[in-house]
Parts: sequence; structure tokens; C-alpha cells
Amino acid sequence: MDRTNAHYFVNLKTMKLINTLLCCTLLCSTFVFAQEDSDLRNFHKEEADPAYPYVVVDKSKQKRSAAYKVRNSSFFTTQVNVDAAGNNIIGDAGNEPSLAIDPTNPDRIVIGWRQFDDIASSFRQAGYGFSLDGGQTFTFPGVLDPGVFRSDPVLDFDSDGNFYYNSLKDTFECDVYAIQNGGVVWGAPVPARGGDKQWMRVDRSGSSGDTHNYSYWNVSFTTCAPGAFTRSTDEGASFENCTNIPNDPFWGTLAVDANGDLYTVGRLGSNVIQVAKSTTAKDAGAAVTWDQVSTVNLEGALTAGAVVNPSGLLGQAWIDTDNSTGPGSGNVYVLASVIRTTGPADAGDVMFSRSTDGGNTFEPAVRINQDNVGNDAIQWFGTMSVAPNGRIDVIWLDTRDATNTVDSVLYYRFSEDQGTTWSDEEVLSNSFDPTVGYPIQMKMGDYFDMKSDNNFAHIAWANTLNGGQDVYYTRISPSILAAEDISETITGAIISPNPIDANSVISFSGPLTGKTTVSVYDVLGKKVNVLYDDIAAGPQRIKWIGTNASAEKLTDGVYFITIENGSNQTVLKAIVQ
Ligand SMILES: [Ca+2]
Ligand SMILES: [Ca+2]
Ligand SMILES: [Ca+2]
Repeated sequence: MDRTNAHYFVNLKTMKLINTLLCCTLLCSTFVFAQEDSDLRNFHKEEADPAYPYVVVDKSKQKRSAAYKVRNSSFFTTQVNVDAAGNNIIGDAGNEPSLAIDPTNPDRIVIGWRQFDDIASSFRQAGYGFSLDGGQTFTFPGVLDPGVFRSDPVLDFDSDGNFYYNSLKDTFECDVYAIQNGGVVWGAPVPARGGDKQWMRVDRSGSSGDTHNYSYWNVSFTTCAPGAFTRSTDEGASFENCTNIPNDPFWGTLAVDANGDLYTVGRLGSNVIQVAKSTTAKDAGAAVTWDQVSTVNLEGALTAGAVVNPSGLLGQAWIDTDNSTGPGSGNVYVLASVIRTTGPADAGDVMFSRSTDGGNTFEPAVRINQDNVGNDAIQWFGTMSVAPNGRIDVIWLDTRDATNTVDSVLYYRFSEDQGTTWSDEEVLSNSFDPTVGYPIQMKMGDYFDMKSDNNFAHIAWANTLNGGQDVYYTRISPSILAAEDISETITGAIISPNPIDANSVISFSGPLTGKTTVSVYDVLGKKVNVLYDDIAAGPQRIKWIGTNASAEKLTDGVYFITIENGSNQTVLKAIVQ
């Protein structure tokens, strides 16, 4: 537990006991509105709790369940924190993920997260997993520095496909690990100054600043007061003495434009998001100076302590630039989940603003989520990234359909005209309860992460769809589905081999909407197994080897497999022998 939040925790637990969600909403809102910068700065502090020291967990004794995955024509989602056999580990937790993708080989992806080996402890380590097949499968080899408390992972990559992992220790010092040989094994940690709630960005501009590594953090928890910013000009081999960003913003991110100019964004006051720009950061021989400071009005404030994430942020501020040679070249974009301070009151909206003059001025904010204005549904963990071709991708978690205030769904929109118009909202997940599986710390971390290339948006995120707090990778194809791509019936159903053997697979293409249920019945009409019960849009493959719901082999004979979606039903005959 964050010590600074102890009092609030008691309040929340009491509220849970009396189960008055309305009361909770009101209290949480009051809590948030009461926070000034000084209070909020102190809200997020990642420290080890002496009550929960490091304990070695024997993972072989932890139970397993099938990893969660879902796939359709426009996206797929794969669980990342799985065991060597690809199964979910029951009783662990993972959150606050960040990812890096090799631009020279997009099949090579690394995701880092806060790894809790046991949800009965808040002790966390630097978890990481990698994929060499474009996110179809992940390997989770373990943590970077076993037994060392680490939080706030931030990953990035350079143009050559080298990976960097910035990791916060209990002392508020940060280390940067690197993979610079095209492999999957991290090198030794390099001290990178630091402080709590840091973010890191690597220059991929091809300018004189290419491969420069920049990070900044909350000056309230810094190892080098009064500094809160550092730079590496030698590909992460060493980091410079700390300096400052004007006015000490916090809870934000960084971006580098095509010229190598560096932008930072963060909270500054209850209604101000600050953007500071450095045109000297790219010059290795020059001190980093900030020659432009401007503000963005997102009609709301960065905040923390919302009912959806009681001990964490509503989201951090994101900044990115259009590094294409197209019509948006040089544009600067800012996005965040904010509690509304202008317009209808609302506990959380995803707000976006554009600058077409190099970050000097920002246009009026645009609300990205499209639910009814002022309905108090919470759009949280809003996250933005810009592809090399200028496409803007945005994701967020959304409680608009929750009946319990907190259940959340992952949403996506993108813009191919510099944020002037946006694609229809796309739902990327089933609804899940974010309060499930807290590892003695009542939050699902403080952020998600997304990286965009010209073909896909790549997301590292957390959810509880598998019954615990786990880490996932989702790859989205940003294309508007043509009507002919949307089938409302089940097509192409087949089971093969049949008679059933160890390799038998049920294949079909499912409808885009609604749950599809795949069940097995015996000849007397008794249901003996349910193989799938979820959205199953597009091509599906379900392995079935002739077993019942207890994974026991069925007696020899004829069985019927039904694939149902609403009034649509397809039946396959299967022979077990
Ligand atoms: Ca798990
Ligand atoms: Ca954190
Ligand atoms: Ca809202």
C-alpha cells in the first residue's frame, strides 16, 4: 500500500463493506476535486512496504488455467504473463505495462510490467516478456533483477531495433536496461538518475539527436533535487546530471519530432497541461534548454483516486508528433483522460488537442469518447500514439455500460486526417471488473502503453478477463470494416480430424456481434461440455480432443457440437472412439 494513501484505503474498504457505490462515487469525486498540485504530486509514490518483503514464490505450486486470447478480423489479444507452457498462472498479478517494437523486424516485441508473484503481497518486480512472432505468443522468462523492488516500467526502442527498459527502484533511482544485439536478453542496469513516475523516450528522428534517451519525473520524489530530467547521448551507456523542465510538470510523457526537437507534457495546476519544447536537447555538446513553454486546455485536469483505480492515476498526459512528410508534418498532439473542469461535470473524459505551429499554441480540445456528455461514465487510461505516416491512434477504458460503476471495456478510435475526423468507436474487449485481483494495492497500475506503426496499433495493457490481474498484448488493424466483411451468421463450420483424436480442431467463422457458444451434447441431448462462450467474430479455431467439462475422455460414441449465436445455430457430428 502506498503509505500516503493509507487513510483513503480505510475509507474505501469501509465503503465497500456497506456497499454503497453512490456514496463511493461522491466521496471519490470530492477527494479528487480537493486535490491541488502539491497533494496530487504526493499521491503517486512507489515504495516498498516493509510489511511485504520479498518472498520467493514457488511458481510450480501455483495453479494454472488456459491463457486468455481473442481474435477477429480487426484485432487480436494475447495474454503476455504466461508460463512456459503458455498457460495463465493463477494467483499472480501484473499491471502497468509498457512495450517496445523492433521497427526493423516488427515480429520482435518486448513488454515490461509490474510483476507481483503473489497477490497476497504488494512486493513488485520488473517483469518482462517477449514475442518473436508478432505477438501471437509470448515468453515470460521471469523478472530483470529477482528480489529487487522495481516499479514504473517504461520501454522504448531506437531506429535500429535496440530496446530500452527504464525501471524505478524503491530509492526513487531509475535504471535503464538495454538489448542492443537483436536478442531477447537484457544487459546490466545502467544508473539513469531518476525519480518516481518517470517517463522515457528515445529519439528515432534520424537527426543529430538520433538515439538520445530522455526521461523526466515528478520532482517531489527525485534522487537529484531540484532536478527532474536527464539525457543520455551515448545510447544509454551513461546519463547526464539532472536538470529541470520549467515549472516542474508531472505525470506526463515525452516525444521527439522529425527535427529531433524534444517535447514534454505534464500537469501544472488544476486546469493546465504544460508543453515544454527543447530545440537544444538533440545537440550532444549543448546543455538542454527549454526555448518554448506553452499550455494546453483539455477542459479538465489530470487526477488520481477515481473509483475505477482508487490508488492510481486516472491516466497520464500523452504527447506525440506527426513525423511524416504528409499534410500534418510537424503537428503536435496532446491527449489525456481528465476529470472535467469545463463543460458538463464528468468524472473522466478522453480529451485531445492539436497544435499546427510546433507546439506554440493548441486548438480547442476535442472529446474523443462519444457517449452522452456529462453522464459521468469514466473514460480512463486514455493513451495516444502517432504512426510514422501520421495516423493518430487512441485507446481508453470505458465504464459507459457498467451497472456497478467500475466495469470497463477497451475502446479504440483513430484519425487519418490529423485529428479533424475520427473513426467510429471500436470495442476491443468484453467488459471486466478492474478491481478483481488487486495485489494489496488498489489499482491496475497507472498507465497502459501503445506504439503505432503504419500497419498496426500495438497495445500493452492489463485486464481481469482471466479472473485475475494480467498483462495483455493487443494488435489492432486500423481499418474501417466494410459492410461485406461483417457476417451475421456462423459460416464454414467443420471439425477435423473426425473421428476425434489428439489433434482435432473445431473451425468456424463467427458473427461480429454477440456471444457465440460452442457446446458438446451426447446422443441423449445432455450437455457434456462448453468449449467457448464469448464474442467470436471472424475465423476461430477451438481444440477439442473428445473430453467432458472435467477434462475426462468421453465414452466412445456419437456427440453433437453446437455453435450458437442468437438464433443462428450450426451443428457438427463428432465421433469419439
Ligand atoms: Ca495470472
Ligand atoms: Ca506506477
Ligand atoms: Ca466521461
